[in-house]
Amino acid sequence: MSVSLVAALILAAIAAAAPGQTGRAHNQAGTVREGRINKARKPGRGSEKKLPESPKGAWFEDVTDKSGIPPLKYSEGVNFCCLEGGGLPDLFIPVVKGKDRLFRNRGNFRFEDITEAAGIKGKSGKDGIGAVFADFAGNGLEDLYIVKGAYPYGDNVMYLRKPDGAFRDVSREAGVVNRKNGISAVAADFFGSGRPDIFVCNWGVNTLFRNVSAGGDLKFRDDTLKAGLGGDGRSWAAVVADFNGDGRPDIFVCRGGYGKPESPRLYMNNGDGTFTDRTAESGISGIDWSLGAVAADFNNDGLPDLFVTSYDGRDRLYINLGGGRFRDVTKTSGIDTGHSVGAAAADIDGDGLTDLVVAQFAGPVKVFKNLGGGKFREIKNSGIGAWSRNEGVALADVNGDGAPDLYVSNYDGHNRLYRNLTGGRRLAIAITGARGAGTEARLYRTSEDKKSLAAFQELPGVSGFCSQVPDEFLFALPEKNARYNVEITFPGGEKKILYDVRPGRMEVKSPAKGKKQ
Ligand SMILES: [Ca+2]
Ligand SMILES: [Ca+2]
Ligand SMILES: [Ca+2]
Ligand SMILES: [Ca+2]
Repeated sequence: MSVSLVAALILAAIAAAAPGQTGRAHNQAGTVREGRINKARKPGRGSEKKLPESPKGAWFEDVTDKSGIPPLKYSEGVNFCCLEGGGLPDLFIPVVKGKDRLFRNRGNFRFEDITEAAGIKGKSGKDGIGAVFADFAGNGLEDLYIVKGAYPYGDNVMYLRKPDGAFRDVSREAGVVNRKNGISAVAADFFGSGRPDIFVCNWGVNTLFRNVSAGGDLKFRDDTLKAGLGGDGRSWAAVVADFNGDGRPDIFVCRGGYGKPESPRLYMNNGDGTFTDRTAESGISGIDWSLGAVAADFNNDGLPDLFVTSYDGRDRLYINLGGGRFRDVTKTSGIDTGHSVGAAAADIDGDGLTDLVVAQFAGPVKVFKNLGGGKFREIKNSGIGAWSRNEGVALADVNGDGAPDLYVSNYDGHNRLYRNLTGGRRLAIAITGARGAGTEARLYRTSEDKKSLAAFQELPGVSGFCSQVPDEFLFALPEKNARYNVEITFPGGEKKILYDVRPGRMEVKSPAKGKKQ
Protein backbone atom coordinates (compact mmCIF):
# COMPACT_ATOMS: atom_id res chain seq x y z
CA MET A 1 0.00 0.00 0.00
CA SER A 2 1.34 3.41 -0.89
CA VAL A 3 2.07 6.33 1.31
CA SER A 4 -0.41 8.39 -0.70
CA LEU A 5 -2.99 5.83 0.20
CA VAL A 6 -1.96 6.04 3.84
CA ALA A 7 -2.52 9.76 3.70
CA ALA A 8 -5.86 9.28 2.01
CA LEU A 9 -6.90 6.80 4.67
CA ILE A 10 -5.81 9.17 7.40
CA LEU A 11 -7.83 11.98 5.84
CA ALA A 12 -10.83 9.70 5.60
CA ALA A 13 -10.41 8.92 9.27
CA ILE A 14 -10.50 12.60 10.09
CA ALA A 15 -13.72 13.11 8.25
CA ALA A 16 -15.24 10.31 10.29
CA ALA A 17 -13.60 11.01 13.60
CA ALA A 18 -13.75 14.74 14.08
CA PRO A 19 -16.95 16.32 12.85
CA GLY A 20 -17.38 19.80 14.27
CA GLN A 21 -14.00 19.87 15.99
CA THR A 22 -13.58 23.18 17.76
CA GLY A 23 -10.38 24.88 18.68
CA ARG A 24 -8.72 28.01 19.96
CA ALA A 25 -6.78 30.66 18.17
CA HIS A 26 -5.13 33.82 19.34
CA ASN A 27 -5.30 37.21 17.71
CA GLN A 28 -2.62 39.87 17.70
CA ALA A 29 -3.87 41.58 20.82
CA GLY A 30 -3.13 38.40 22.75
CA THR A 31 -6.73 37.68 23.64
CA VAL A 32 -8.21 34.27 23.06
CA ARG A 33 -11.03 33.64 20.69
CA GLU A 34 -12.81 30.36 20.36
CA GLY A 35 -13.35 29.14 16.86
CA ARG A 36 -14.02 26.25 14.60
CA ILE A 37 -11.02 24.61 13.01
CA ASN A 38 -11.40 25.28 9.35
CA LYS A 39 -10.44 21.98 7.83
CA ALA A 40 -10.81 23.35 4.32
CA ARG A 41 -8.26 26.08 4.93
CA LYS A 42 -5.56 26.17 2.32
CA PRO A 43 -2.00 25.58 3.48
CA GLY A 44 0.62 28.26 3.23
CA ARG A 45 1.37 31.17 5.42
CA GLY A 46 0.85 33.83 2.82
CA SER A 47 -2.83 34.05 3.63
CA GLU A 48 -2.29 34.35 7.38
CA LYS A 49 -2.75 38.03 8.12
CA LYS A 50 -2.81 37.56 11.87
CA LEU A 51 -0.02 35.56 13.41
CA PRO A 52 -0.79 33.57 16.52
CA GLU A 53 0.47 35.36 19.60
CA SER A 54 0.81 33.75 22.96
CA PRO A 55 -1.41 34.97 25.76
CA LYS A 56 0.04 35.87 29.16
CA GLY A 57 1.31 32.81 30.99
CA ALA A 58 1.53 30.66 27.85
CA TRP A 59 4.18 27.96 27.74
CA PHE A 60 5.13 28.54 24.11
CA GLU A 61 5.49 31.39 21.63
CA ASP A 62 5.17 30.81 17.88
CA VAL A 63 8.47 31.89 16.30
CA THR A 64 7.99 30.23 12.90
CA ASP A 65 7.72 33.31 10.77
CA LYS A 66 11.16 34.67 11.61
CA SER A 67 12.74 31.20 11.64
CA GLY A 68 13.34 30.74 7.92
CA ILE A 69 11.39 27.47 7.92
CA PRO A 70 8.75 27.66 5.15
CA PRO A 71 5.35 25.96 5.14
CA LEU A 72 5.94 22.31 4.25
CA LYS A 73 2.83 20.54 3.06
CA TYR A 74 2.82 16.75 3.51
CA SER A 75 5.57 16.67 6.13
CA GLU A 76 5.18 13.95 8.74
CA GLY A 77 8.32 13.23 10.73
CA VAL A 78 10.79 15.74 12.16
CA ASN A 79 14.42 15.14 13.06
CA PHE A 80 16.44 17.31 15.39
CA CYS A 81 20.14 16.50 15.35
CA CYS A 82 23.36 18.34 16.09
CA LEU A 83 25.20 17.74 12.81
CA GLU A 84 28.63 18.26 14.38
CA GLY A 85 27.76 16.35 17.51
CA GLY A 86 27.61 19.35 19.85
CA GLY A 87 26.20 22.80 19.31
CA LEU A 88 22.59 23.73 18.75
CA PRO A 89 20.24 21.19 17.14
CA ASP A 90 19.79 21.37 13.38
CA LEU A 91 16.58 20.25 11.69
CA PHE A 92 15.78 17.70 8.97
CA ILE A 93 12.27 17.26 7.65
CA PRO A 94 11.38 14.37 5.34
CA VAL A 95 8.56 15.50 3.07
CA VAL A 96 6.04 13.08 1.62
CA LYS A 97 5.30 14.07 -1.99
CA GLY A 98 8.05 16.65 -1.92
CA LYS A 99 11.70 17.36 -1.38
CA ASP A 100 13.28 16.54 1.95
CA ARG A 101 14.78 19.59 3.66
CA LEU A 102 17.79 20.14 5.88
CA PHE A 103 18.04 23.32 7.95
CA ARG A 104 21.11 24.57 9.80
CA ASN A 105 20.50 26.17 13.20
CA ARG A 106 22.01 29.67 13.07
CA GLY A 107 20.98 30.58 16.62
CA ASN A 108 18.18 32.73 18.03
CA PHE A 109 15.55 30.47 16.40
CA ARG A 110 16.80 31.16 12.89
CA PHE A 111 17.38 28.31 10.44
CA GLU A 112 19.04 28.26 7.03
CA ASP A 113 18.06 25.80 4.29
CA ILE A 114 21.27 23.92 3.45
CA THR A 115 19.65 20.98 1.63
CA GLU A 116 21.35 21.56 -1.71
CA ALA A 117 24.68 22.65 -0.30
CA ALA A 118 24.81 19.52 1.88
CA GLY A 119 24.17 17.26 -1.11
CA ILE A 120 20.80 15.91 0.06
CA LYS A 121 18.83 14.99 -3.04
CA GLY A 122 15.15 14.22 -2.99
CA LYS A 123 14.47 11.44 -5.46
CA SER A 124 11.38 12.20 -7.50
CA GLY A 125 8.48 9.88 -6.89
CA LYS A 126 10.05 8.42 -3.79
CA ASP A 127 8.61 9.76 -0.59
CA GLY A 128 10.52 10.09 2.64
CA ILE A 129 8.53 9.63 5.82
CA GLY A 130 10.91 8.75 8.62
CA ALA A 131 14.62 9.33 8.91
CA VAL A 132 17.28 8.92 11.54
CA PHE A 133 20.60 10.59 12.20
CA ALA A 134 23.39 8.72 13.94
CA ASP A 135 27.16 8.62 13.83
CA PHE A 136 27.16 5.27 12.05
CA ALA A 137 30.79 5.62 10.96
CA GLY A 138 32.02 6.61 14.42
CA ASN A 139 34.00 9.66 13.24
CA GLY A 140 32.13 12.31 15.23
CA LEU A 141 29.89 13.40 12.34
CA GLU A 142 26.22 12.54 12.10
CA ASP A 143 25.22 10.37 9.15
CA LEU A 144 21.65 10.15 7.85
CA TYR A 145 19.37 7.25 6.90
CA ILE A 146 16.09 8.10 5.13
CA VAL A 147 13.26 5.59 4.75
CA LYS A 148 11.43 5.89 1.42
CA GLY A 149 8.13 4.08 1.66
CA ALA A 150 6.39 5.18 -1.51
CA TYR A 151 4.57 3.29 -4.21
CA PRO A 152 6.32 1.90 -6.11
CA TYR A 153 8.60 1.13 -3.20
CA GLY A 154 11.50 3.51 -2.98
CA ASP A 155 15.06 2.66 -2.15
CA ASN A 156 16.09 3.82 1.31
CA VAL A 157 19.00 6.24 1.31
CA MET A 158 22.07 6.25 3.55
CA TYR A 159 24.18 9.41 3.56
CA LEU A 160 27.69 9.31 4.98
CA ARG A 161 28.77 12.72 6.23
CA LYS A 162 32.20 13.76 5.09
CA PRO A 163 34.51 16.05 7.09
CA ASP A 164 33.78 18.92 4.65
CA GLY A 165 30.13 18.76 5.72
CA ALA A 166 28.75 17.21 2.52
CA PHE A 167 26.62 14.06 2.58
CA ARG A 168 27.56 11.25 0.19
CA ASP A 169 25.01 8.60 -0.87
CA VAL A 170 26.49 5.24 0.18
CA SER A 171 23.22 3.27 0.25
CA ARG A 172 24.35 0.43 -1.98
CA GLU A 173 27.86 -0.01 -0.58
CA ALA A 174 26.46 0.06 2.96
CA GLY A 175 23.87 -2.60 2.11
CA VAL A 176 20.84 -0.71 3.43
CA VAL A 177 18.70 -0.07 0.32
CA ASN A 178 16.05 -2.33 1.84
CA ARG A 179 13.50 -2.26 -0.98
CA LYS A 180 10.44 -2.75 1.20
CA ASN A 181 7.53 -0.51 2.07
CA GLY A 182 9.30 1.21 4.95
CA ILE A 183 7.93 3.95 7.17
CA SER A 184 10.60 4.88 9.71
CA ALA A 185 13.80 3.77 11.40
CA VAL A 186 15.50 3.94 14.77
CA ALA A 187 19.24 3.76 15.42
CA ALA A 188 20.81 2.40 18.61
CA ASP A 189 23.79 0.35 19.67
CA PHE A 190 21.77 -2.79 20.36
CA PHE A 191 24.74 -5.11 20.81
CA GLY A 192 27.29 -2.97 22.67
CA SER A 193 29.64 -2.81 19.68
CA GLY A 194 30.17 0.94 19.94
CA ARG A 195 28.41 1.57 16.63
CA PRO A 196 24.69 2.26 16.15
CA ASP A 197 22.62 -0.42 14.41
CA ILE A 198 19.33 0.30 12.57
CA PHE A 199 15.83 -1.10 13.06
CA VAL A 200 13.49 -0.29 10.15
CA CYS A 201 9.69 -0.34 10.51
CA ASN A 202 8.14 -1.72 7.32
CA TRP A 203 4.72 -2.74 6.10
CA GLY A 204 5.70 -6.35 6.03
CA VAL A 205 8.67 -7.91 7.75
CA ASN A 206 10.72 -5.32 9.66
CA THR A 207 14.47 -5.10 9.18
CA LEU A 208 17.36 -5.13 11.63
CA PHE A 209 20.62 -3.89 10.13
CA ARG A 210 23.60 -4.73 12.28
CA ASN A 211 26.43 -2.21 11.96
CA VAL A 212 29.55 -4.11 10.84
CA SER A 213 31.41 -1.03 9.54
CA ALA A 214 35.17 -1.11 9.56
CA GLY A 215 37.62 1.66 8.80
CA GLY A 216 35.84 4.70 7.37
CA ASP A 217 33.35 2.71 5.28
CA LEU A 218 29.77 2.01 6.29
CA LYS A 219 28.60 -1.59 6.14
CA PHE A 220 25.47 -3.23 7.52
CA ARG A 221 24.29 -6.84 7.66
CA ASP A 222 20.63 -7.89 7.64
CA ASP A 223 20.29 -9.80 10.93
CA THR A 224 16.49 -9.63 11.14
CA LEU A 225 15.68 -13.33 11.22
CA LYS A 226 18.71 -14.24 13.30
CA ALA A 227 17.64 -11.64 15.86
CA GLY A 228 14.07 -12.96 16.04
CA LEU A 229 12.53 -9.74 14.70
CA GLY A 230 10.99 -11.20 11.56
CA GLY A 231 7.29 -10.90 12.44
CA ASP A 232 4.91 -9.74 9.74
CA GLY A 233 2.44 -6.87 10.01
CA ARG A 234 2.24 -3.14 9.43
CA SER A 235 4.75 -1.23 11.52
CA TRP A 236 4.87 2.57 11.69
CA ALA A 237 7.38 3.68 14.28
CA ALA A 238 9.58 2.25 17.01
CA VAL A 239 11.15 3.61 20.17
CA VAL A 240 14.14 2.23 21.98
CA ALA A 241 14.66 2.16 25.74
CA ASP A 242 15.87 -0.27 28.35
CA PHE A 243 12.36 -1.18 29.47
CA ASN A 244 13.35 -4.02 31.84
CA GLY A 245 16.42 -2.36 33.35
CA ASP A 246 19.00 -4.98 32.37
CA GLY A 247 21.26 -2.45 30.64
CA ARG A 248 20.36 -3.52 27.12
CA PRO A 249 18.20 -1.40 24.76
CA ASP A 250 14.81 -2.94 23.95
CA ILE A 251 12.43 -2.08 21.08
CA PHE A 252 8.76 -1.04 21.20
CA VAL A 253 7.02 -1.14 17.81
CA CYS A 254 3.78 0.69 16.89
CA ARG A 255 1.61 -1.30 14.48
CA GLY A 256 -1.82 -1.62 12.91
CA GLY A 257 -4.07 -0.30 10.16
CA TYR A 258 -7.63 -0.12 8.92
CA GLY A 259 -9.51 -3.36 9.23
CA LYS A 260 -6.54 -5.20 10.64
CA PRO A 261 -6.07 -4.76 14.38
CA GLU A 262 -2.48 -5.33 15.40
CA SER A 263 -1.16 -4.95 18.91
CA PRO A 264 2.05 -2.99 19.38
CA ARG A 265 5.01 -5.19 20.18
CA LEU A 266 7.64 -5.09 22.89
CA TYR A 267 10.87 -6.88 22.02
CA MET A 268 13.32 -7.44 24.86
CA ASN A 269 17.02 -7.55 24.03
CA ASN A 270 18.55 -10.83 25.18
CA GLY A 271 22.09 -9.54 24.90
CA ASP A 272 23.22 -12.35 22.60
CA GLY A 273 22.18 -10.77 19.30
CA THR A 274 18.57 -11.88 19.68
CA PHE A 275 15.30 -10.38 20.94
CA THR A 276 12.22 -12.01 22.48
CA ASP A 277 8.64 -10.78 21.96
CA ARG A 278 7.41 -10.07 25.52
CA THR A 279 4.23 -8.19 24.57
CA ALA A 280 1.83 -10.77 25.98
CA GLU A 281 3.21 -10.61 29.53
CA SER A 282 3.97 -6.86 29.46
CA GLY A 283 0.46 -5.60 30.25
CA ILE A 284 0.51 -3.43 27.13
CA SER A 285 -2.80 -4.04 25.43
CA GLY A 286 -5.94 -2.29 24.26
CA ILE A 287 -4.54 -0.56 21.20
CA ASP A 288 -5.41 -1.91 17.76
CA TRP A 289 -3.57 0.72 15.76
CA SER A 290 -0.67 2.61 17.30
CA LEU A 291 1.25 5.16 15.28
CA GLY A 292 3.70 6.69 17.72
CA ALA A 293 5.17 6.22 21.17
CA VAL A 294 7.38 8.08 23.59
CA ALA A 295 9.42 6.44 26.33
CA ALA A 296 10.03 8.73 29.30
CA ASP A 297 10.12 8.47 33.07
CA PHE A 298 6.92 10.29 34.05
CA ASN A 299 7.04 9.33 37.75
CA ASN A 300 10.78 9.76 38.40
CA ASP A 301 11.34 6.20 39.64
CA GLY A 302 14.17 5.46 37.20
CA LEU A 303 12.10 3.27 34.88
CA PRO A 304 11.04 4.44 31.40
CA ASP A 305 7.25 4.62 31.05
CA LEU A 306 5.38 4.59 27.73
CA PHE A 307 2.87 6.93 26.14
CA VAL A 308 1.39 5.41 22.99
CA THR A 309 -0.75 7.22 20.42
CA SER A 310 -3.71 5.40 18.95
CA TYR A 311 -4.91 6.29 15.51
CA ASP A 312 -8.33 4.71 15.87
CA GLY A 313 -9.07 5.28 19.54
CA ARG A 314 -7.82 6.73 22.80
CA ASP A 315 -4.11 7.25 23.43
CA ARG A 316 -2.66 5.29 26.35
CA LEU A 317 -0.25 5.89 29.19
CA TYR A 318 1.55 2.88 30.66
CA ILE A 319 3.62 3.13 33.84
CA ASN A 320 6.61 0.80 34.02
CA LEU A 321 6.36 -1.51 37.04
CA GLY A 322 9.80 -3.04 36.49
CA GLY A 323 10.77 -6.42 35.07
CA GLY A 324 9.17 -5.63 31.72
CA ARG A 325 5.65 -5.16 33.11
CA PHE A 326 3.42 -2.11 32.70
CA ARG A 327 0.15 -0.76 34.14
CA ASP A 328 -2.35 1.13 31.98
CA VAL A 329 -3.16 4.33 33.93
CA THR A 330 -4.85 6.22 31.08
CA LYS A 331 -8.26 6.51 32.74
CA THR A 332 -6.99 8.22 35.88
CA SER A 333 -4.21 10.22 34.20
CA GLY A 334 -6.22 13.22 32.96
CA ILE A 335 -4.91 12.67 29.43
CA ASP A 336 -7.91 12.64 27.11
CA THR A 337 -6.41 12.61 23.62
CA GLY A 338 -7.08 10.20 20.78
CA HIS A 339 -6.81 9.71 17.04
CA SER A 340 -3.25 10.99 17.44
CA VAL A 341 -0.02 10.57 15.56
CA GLY A 342 3.00 12.08 17.32
CA ALA A 343 3.94 12.68 20.94
CA ALA A 344 6.88 14.19 22.78
CA ALA A 345 7.95 14.31 26.42
CA ALA A 346 10.23 16.62 28.40
CA ASP A 347 10.08 18.80 31.50
CA ILE A 348 8.70 21.79 29.62
CA ASP A 349 7.98 24.07 32.60
CA GLY A 350 11.06 23.12 34.61
CA ASP A 351 9.44 21.86 37.82
CA GLY A 352 11.25 18.51 37.75
CA LEU A 353 8.39 16.45 36.30
CA THR A 354 8.26 15.28 32.67
CA ASP A 355 5.39 16.85 30.71
CA LEU A 356 3.73 15.61 27.54
CA VAL A 357 2.82 17.00 24.10
CA VAL A 358 0.33 15.06 21.99
CA ALA A 359 -0.18 15.74 18.26
CA GLN A 360 -3.72 14.80 17.36
CA PHE A 361 -4.61 14.31 13.73
CA ALA A 362 -8.29 14.76 14.46
CA GLY A 363 -7.75 17.82 16.63
CA PRO A 364 -5.18 20.29 17.92
CA VAL A 365 -1.83 19.65 19.57
CA LYS A 366 -2.38 19.37 23.32
CA VAL A 367 0.09 20.03 26.13
CA PHE A 368 -0.21 18.26 29.49
CA LYS A 369 1.52 19.36 32.69
CA ASN A 370 2.70 16.49 34.86
CA LEU A 371 1.27 17.01 38.35
CA GLY A 372 2.99 13.96 39.87
CA GLY A 373 1.36 10.76 41.07
CA GLY A 374 0.40 9.75 37.54
CA LYS A 375 -1.86 12.81 37.09
CA PHE A 376 -1.74 15.36 34.28
CA ARG A 377 -3.57 18.61 33.56
CA GLU A 378 -4.03 20.13 30.13
CA ILE A 379 -2.41 23.55 29.66
CA LYS A 380 -5.18 25.40 27.89
CA ASN A 381 -3.13 28.48 27.00
CA SER A 382 -0.20 26.52 25.64
CA GLY A 383 0.42 29.10 22.91
CA ILE A 384 0.15 26.43 20.20
CA GLY A 385 -2.05 27.13 17.18
CA ALA A 386 -5.32 25.26 16.80
CA TRP A 387 -4.64 23.42 13.56
CA SER A 388 -5.55 19.78 13.20
CA ARG A 389 -3.91 17.15 10.96
CA ASN A 390 -0.79 17.18 13.08
CA GLU A 391 1.88 14.55 12.54
CA GLY A 392 5.28 14.28 14.22
CA VAL A 393 6.36 16.52 17.10
CA ALA A 394 9.73 16.89 18.79
CA LEU A 395 11.00 18.77 21.83
CA ALA A 396 14.58 20.05 21.63
CA ASP A 397 16.54 22.95 23.07
CA VAL A 398 16.71 25.00 19.88
CA ASN A 399 18.25 28.16 21.41
CA GLY A 400 20.55 26.61 24.01
CA ASP A 401 18.91 27.98 27.16
CA GLY A 402 18.22 24.47 28.46
CA ALA A 403 14.43 24.68 28.11
CA PRO A 404 12.83 22.34 25.55
CA ASP A 405 11.36 24.11 22.51
CA LEU A 406 8.83 22.48 20.17
CA TYR A 407 8.47 21.74 16.48
CA VAL A 408 5.15 20.51 15.10
CA SER A 409 4.91 18.84 11.71
CA ASN A 410 1.54 19.27 10.01
CA TYR A 411 0.12 17.55 6.96
CA ASP A 412 -1.57 20.75 5.71
CA GLY A 413 1.55 22.91 5.87
CA HIS A 414 0.95 24.48 9.29
CA ASN A 415 4.31 23.23 10.53
CA ARG A 416 5.36 25.55 13.36
CA LEU A 417 8.35 26.22 15.59
CA TYR A 418 7.60 27.24 19.19
CA ARG A 419 9.91 28.83 21.73
CA ASN A 420 9.65 27.76 25.36
CA LEU A 421 8.69 30.75 27.49
CA THR A 422 8.65 29.13 30.93
CA GLY A 423 12.17 30.06 32.07
CA GLY A 424 13.58 28.45 35.20
CA ARG A 425 16.89 26.92 36.24
CA ARG A 426 17.92 24.48 33.49
CA LEU A 427 20.79 22.13 32.75
CA ALA A 428 21.38 20.82 29.23
CA ILE A 429 23.95 18.07 28.65
CA ALA A 430 24.68 17.31 25.00
CA ILE A 431 26.18 13.87 24.40
CA THR A 432 28.68 13.79 21.56
CA GLY A 433 30.32 10.77 19.95
CA ALA A 434 28.89 7.66 18.36
CA ARG A 435 26.92 6.28 21.25
CA GLY A 436 24.07 8.67 21.97
CA ALA A 437 20.84 6.66 21.87
CA GLY A 438 20.43 4.42 24.90
CA THR A 439 22.65 6.63 27.08
CA GLU A 440 21.05 7.17 30.50
CA ALA A 441 21.37 10.04 32.94
CA ARG A 442 20.27 10.09 36.57
CA LEU A 443 19.94 13.44 38.30
CA TYR A 444 20.50 13.12 42.06
CA ARG A 445 19.61 15.76 44.61
CA THR A 446 22.09 15.66 47.49
CA SER A 447 21.90 17.15 50.95
CA GLU A 448 24.26 16.23 53.82
CA ASP A 449 24.54 12.45 53.66
CA LYS A 450 21.33 11.84 51.68
CA LYS A 451 21.12 11.24 47.97
CA SER A 452 17.80 10.90 46.17
CA LEU A 453 16.89 10.38 42.54
CA ALA A 454 15.37 13.60 41.20
CA ALA A 455 14.96 12.61 37.55
CA PHE A 456 15.91 9.90 35.06
CA GLN A 457 16.28 10.27 31.31
CA GLU A 458 17.35 7.92 28.56
CA LEU A 459 18.26 9.25 25.11
CA PRO A 460 15.65 7.68 22.86
CA GLY A 461 17.17 8.33 19.44
CA VAL A 462 13.74 8.63 17.88
CA SER A 463 10.45 9.32 19.59
CA GLY A 464 6.79 9.87 18.88
CA PHE A 465 5.91 9.33 15.24
CA CYS A 466 8.91 9.11 12.90
CA SER A 467 10.65 11.88 14.84
CA GLN A 468 14.02 12.35 16.45
CA VAL A 469 15.28 14.40 19.35
CA PRO A 470 18.94 15.39 19.75
CA ASP A 471 21.32 13.49 21.99
CA GLU A 472 20.82 15.89 24.86
CA PHE A 473 19.56 15.60 28.42
CA LEU A 474 17.35 18.50 29.49
CA PHE A 475 17.03 18.66 33.27
CA ALA A 476 15.51 21.28 35.50
CA LEU A 477 17.30 22.17 38.74
CA PRO A 478 14.30 23.66 40.50
CA GLU A 479 15.74 24.01 44.02
CA LYS A 480 18.22 26.85 44.16
CA ASN A 481 19.88 25.75 47.39
CA ALA A 482 20.11 22.04 46.59
CA ARG A 483 23.19 20.32 45.18
CA TYR A 484 22.74 18.14 42.13
CA ASN A 485 24.96 15.40 40.70
CA VAL A 486 24.42 13.70 37.35
CA GLU A 487 25.42 10.09 36.68
CA ILE A 488 25.65 9.25 32.99
CA THR A 489 25.66 5.60 31.88
CA PHE A 490 26.63 4.86 28.28
CA PRO A 491 25.49 1.80 26.31
CA GLY A 492 27.89 -0.93 27.36
CA GLY A 493 27.97 0.22 30.99
CA GLU A 494 30.68 2.89 31.17
CA LYS A 495 29.78 5.72 33.57
CA LYS A 496 30.66 9.38 34.01
CA ILE A 497 29.66 11.39 37.07
CA LEU A 498 29.27 15.17 37.04
CA TYR A 499 29.37 16.65 40.56
CA ASP A 500 27.59 19.76 41.76
CA VAL A 501 26.15 20.71 38.39
CA ARG A 502 24.88 24.27 37.80
CA PRO A 503 22.37 25.68 35.32
CA GLY A 504 23.79 26.00 31.81
CA ARG A 505 24.67 23.91 28.78
CA MET A 506 27.57 21.48 28.59
CA GLU A 507 28.88 18.71 26.33
CA VAL A 508 30.00 15.24 27.37
CA LYS A 509 31.74 12.92 24.93
CA SER A 510 30.71 9.29 24.89
CA PRO A 511 33.49 6.69 25.25
CA ALA A 512 34.74 5.72 21.82
CA LYS A 513 35.01 1.99 22.14
CA GLY A 514 32.49 -0.68 22.94
CA LYS A 515 32.59 -4.43 23.23
CA LYS A 516 34.16 -6.43 20.43
CA GLN A 517 31.56 -7.70 17.96
CA1 LIG B 1 16.57 -4.22 28.30
CA1 LIG C 1 8.80 5.56 35.50
CA1 LIG D 1 7.13 19.73 34.25
CA1 LIG E 1 15.26 26.39 24.61
